[in-house]
Amino acid sequence: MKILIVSDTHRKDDNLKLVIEQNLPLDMLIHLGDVEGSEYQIPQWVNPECEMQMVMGNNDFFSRLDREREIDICGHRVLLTHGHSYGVSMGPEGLAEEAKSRGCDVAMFGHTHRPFLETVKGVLLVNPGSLSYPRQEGRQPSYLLLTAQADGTLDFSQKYLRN
Ligand SMILES: [Mn+2]
Repeated sequence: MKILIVSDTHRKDDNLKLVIEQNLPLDMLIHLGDVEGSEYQIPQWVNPECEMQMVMGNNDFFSRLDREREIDICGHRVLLTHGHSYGVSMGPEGLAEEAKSRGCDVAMFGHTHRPFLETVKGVLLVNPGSLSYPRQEGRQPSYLLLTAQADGTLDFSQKYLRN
């Protein structure tokens, strides 16, 4: 499966559209919050078979998206959350604990606008960064591509847009 993972686009969607175009067709698109209303448009930009997984961010005030989701990806239990409720700006430990307590071996989050890909307390924590307002050193808009195989192999690739 080819899965595009993005977050924190804040309705500034030019880079998101570009990245989608460059990676079609997708099996799944995961958006980890702060979509700000574009949740109604994004499904029109992907191939019809693409499964959409989106959760609510702290700026999605009137959103009807789920606050969090737990999904299965090739045998992995994956927590999708924006992450602000777990203090991810201060550090990843709270989110790792939460994911672990739910039996999730992977947690995907956003909110910090900084790419992150590390195993903490036995949980693989994944943050694609932001395609619209990157905050890490160098401030390159970023996203993640995940190739997931039926045998459970997860191959994450951190990507950057260069302008
Ligand atoms: Mn944000």
